[in-house]
Amino acid sequence: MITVLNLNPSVDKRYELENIVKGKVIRAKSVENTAGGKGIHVANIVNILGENVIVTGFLGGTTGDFIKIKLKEMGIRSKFTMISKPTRECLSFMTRDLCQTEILEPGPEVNDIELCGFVKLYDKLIETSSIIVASGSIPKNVSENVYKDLIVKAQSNGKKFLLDTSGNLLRNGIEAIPFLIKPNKEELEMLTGHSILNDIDIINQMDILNKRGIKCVVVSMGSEGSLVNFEGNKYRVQIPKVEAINPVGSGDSFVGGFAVGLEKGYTIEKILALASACGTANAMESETGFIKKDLVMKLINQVKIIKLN
Ligand code: TA6
Repeated sequence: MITVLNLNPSVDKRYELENIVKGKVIRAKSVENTAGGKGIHVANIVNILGENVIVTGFLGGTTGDFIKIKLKEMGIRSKFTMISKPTRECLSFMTRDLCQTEILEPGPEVNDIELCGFVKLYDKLIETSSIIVASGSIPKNVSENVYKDLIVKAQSNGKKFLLDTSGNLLRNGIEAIPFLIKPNKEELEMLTGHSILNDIDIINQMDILNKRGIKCVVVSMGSEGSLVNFEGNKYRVQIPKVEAINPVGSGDSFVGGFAVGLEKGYTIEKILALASACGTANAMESETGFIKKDLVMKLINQVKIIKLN
């Protein structure tokens, strides 16, 4: 089973607007509320691909209830630790020029008892999981070592941990040597302390992290695909040119596809093709963190995996 950690989920509110003008009253054309947070998107992709998944983290208040109901409707199994403070909301504004502006709330406070409750739940979930995925930010007062600690627990139980986060959470998390990380260029510079001028720099710096023990390092380059280092082997992944409607959530979809490929025991080439097809398929949908399985199956054959060494 794949367990997805979404410690800081959100009700994502997507507004359709004509334009954003600072200091003016703006009337929305439409608003759509969905269950969001990067982990929930990952879990949705895994579920659509038909693999066993459970999503966990913290939920509270009426926003938390909304997410629970939505997950049920989506057919995604969930087990959250309930907290007294309400789950956050994240707002995204899509204007006529197809430009998306996002406001991400910080998330609720979690008290010590609630945190202990989650750790107990996590310990149980580890037993039945083969892969654990952690995505996104964490609630306000949770330690920035949280992912590091959760990785240590997973590793000592022989489970693979895929970590998709940023900033100090990523910096601290890699000390526990997760199976996969997915930094962007700036994060890669932050992790290695070297600046990046070109793809060769990216490839060299991914190697540094790989030599520290991280099996898979993925650097996404948006519509240009990605560069990957898996167990010291380097790959350039080229994705098909498509008409992108909403690329938000493509990184989450990539991670969901990767987890499924890993769970199925695919070769790294096949895992990367599936993950990249999921990322591309997500960009072709208006809904964030959503894919159509048949489209993914078509796109897989159009992904090019080039081995670089
Ligand atoms: O920006 C896309 C998104 O996936 C939103 O759906 C929103 O929930 C947010 O990211 C959460 O990101 P964070 O890193 O704050 O956990």
